Amino acid sequence: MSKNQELYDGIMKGNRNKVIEIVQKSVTEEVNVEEILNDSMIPAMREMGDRFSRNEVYVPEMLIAARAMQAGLSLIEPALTKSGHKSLGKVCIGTVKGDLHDIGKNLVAIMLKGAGYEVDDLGVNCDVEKFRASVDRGSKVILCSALLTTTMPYMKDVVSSIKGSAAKVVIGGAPVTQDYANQIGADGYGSDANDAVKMVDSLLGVKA
Ligand code: B12
Repeated sequence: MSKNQELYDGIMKGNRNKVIEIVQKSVTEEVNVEEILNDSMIPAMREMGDRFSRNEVYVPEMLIAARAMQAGLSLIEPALTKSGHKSLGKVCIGTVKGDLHDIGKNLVAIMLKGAGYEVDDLGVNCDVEKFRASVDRGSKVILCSALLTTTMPYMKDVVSSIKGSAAKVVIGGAPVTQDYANQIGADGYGSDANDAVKMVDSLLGVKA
């Protein structure tokens, strides 16, 4: 499937109603929602970031684009998670302290639920205590998201605080790399939501 230009533009312009209309239609017509997500919605958010870097758009425009994206995501969530009946285990996910970006984190959570995991979603701005409390509630894997180079180093604090417990830490987010994961001693890294699921499967010994 190729890019749905109307949907792409809807997100870029932050036209929430348009996004809802197009996504709802796709869901009703049982169009492959993963394709509209990967071919139109995510590229629109990426382009917003590039324009922000070039000072062509500012925070308010990013914010309304993000709201339109979230509205679309919440409509496709049921279709993305439809296959998940079995519980493969409990994991938690949160965006690290100081960081309020949650679109990627929400997407990873949706895909994990779809794969059959019970997901303890800790939200944004999560400190070490929040992650630890979830491990105490039974989470076997901690997934940390960071979108800012200034908040990414906090992942090291999470890794250090979890060492010694049985839980594993997987990190991700736009500035995060495999090299960085190795450097801070994280158990895994994922470049996108599908990668996150594969990483959790492998850490928990689940065969996909
Ligand atoms: C939308 C957005 C915002 C929105 C966030 C709304 C929301 N509810 O999330 C708002 C407007 C609030 C915002 C604010 C800011 N933002 Co901003 N934002 C973005 C933008 C445009 C898109 C992010 C996004 O949603 N992408 C789409 C999702 C689907 O992709 P993703 O997050 O990367 O997630 C995928 C993978 O990374 C991965 N993943 C994500 N998390 C995890 C976790 C695990 C465990 C795994 C395995 C994988 C994984 O899977 C996801 C799905 O494939 C990016 C640009 C960009 N290219 O990233 C800038 C960007 C991240 N923002 C930036 C900045 C500078 C800011 C502000 C500081 C701006 C300001 N001056 O106030 C503030 C910071 C606020 C804060 N304290 O957090 C910079 C960061 C620069 C840097 N190197 O640190 C970026 C890169 C823009 C730029 N080009 O300069 N932002």
